[in-house]
Amino acid sequence: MGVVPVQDGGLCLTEPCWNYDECLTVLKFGNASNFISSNSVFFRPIYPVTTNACRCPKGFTGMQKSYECDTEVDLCYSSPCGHHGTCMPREGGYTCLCLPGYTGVNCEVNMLSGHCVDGVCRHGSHCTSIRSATSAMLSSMPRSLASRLPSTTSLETGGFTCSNCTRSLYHTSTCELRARRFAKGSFLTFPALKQRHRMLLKISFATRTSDGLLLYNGRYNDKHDFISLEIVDGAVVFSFNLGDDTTRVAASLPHGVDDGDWHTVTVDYLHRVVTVSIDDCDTAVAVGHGDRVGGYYCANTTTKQLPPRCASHRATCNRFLDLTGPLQVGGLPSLPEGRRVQQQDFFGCIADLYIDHKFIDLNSCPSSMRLAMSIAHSNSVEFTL
Ligand SMILES: [Ca+2]
Repeated sequence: MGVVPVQDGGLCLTEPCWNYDECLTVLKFGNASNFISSNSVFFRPIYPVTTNACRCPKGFTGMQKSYECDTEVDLCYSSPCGHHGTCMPREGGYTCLCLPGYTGVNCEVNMLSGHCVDGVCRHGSHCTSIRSATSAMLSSMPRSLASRLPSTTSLETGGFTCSNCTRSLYHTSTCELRARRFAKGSFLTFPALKQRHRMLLKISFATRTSDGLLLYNGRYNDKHDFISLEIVDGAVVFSFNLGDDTTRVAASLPHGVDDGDWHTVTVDYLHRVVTVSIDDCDTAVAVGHGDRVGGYYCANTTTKQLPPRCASHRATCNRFLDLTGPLQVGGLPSLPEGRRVQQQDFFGCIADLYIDHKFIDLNSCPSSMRLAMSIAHSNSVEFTL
């Protein structure tokens, strides 16, 4: 078990900075008193003051004046993913969607013809060059059988694989874990989401329970910003709070999402507009004409409206997500304070979590509590990935 770094928002929770400026809690020293000195000691007390500072974060700039921080930069512009991946911009960065056989942040690791790279194989799996693996296989074969194999079997071109990775159905090619089973009291904890104005969440799940908590990020109280994705009465409900009241949006299937089959929910959040869709829903039809085509509610959208005074960018308003707690997947710990969500647990399996197109390794969580360690398989529900 590791430690989840969680930043306390402190003074920054009121969004004191303009535009896209990032608020930082800083410690300053002021009002120093006079020196106290003697023949052997020279001492001056200082008084620390906690305050905040504004900084234009990576991925943003000022279009007219550098200090305005009013423009988001497309960090895919320089094609950082090269020829082996597709670049998807995200807040403050980008995500590379790699072609099969390629991995790495910029798809720079070639598993088909490259060499082993430190750290590329995860969770105790071993990076093994295909050539040496093939040589070992050949040496263990009877010579008469090995001699009948085509000469290309030696694979002189290279390449590697992650060996010693069991349960490969639920692992990626680099042995990252795709799926987990959750029960009452189990959850995964990840560092807080840093996204403030845009994020794309994608998560698959299978359950036969009509209520559950898929994920939550925010403090464990009833005051501050949070997001949550719940299953409520067989429907999917996404909630978010920018610092005052909570906005909710729900999407559903005719027979509920609690039918034991795998379903995939996509949450697209951009500047207080959120769209939730389930599986391969035609979002435009569901959002615009759902009630006229026989109750087609597999997608829905809503907008958090700001008060008119917020039209001035100098007005202090709650415009952004400031998620200061940890990201919880599959449940919340039992806490005495009030909760913002109806559900606290999830019963079933969660798989293939993506945040801004980036795959989240469900084995990489620094902290997990009473987690059902079994992989996505249950006697009560038949799962197929
Ligand atoms: Ca906020």
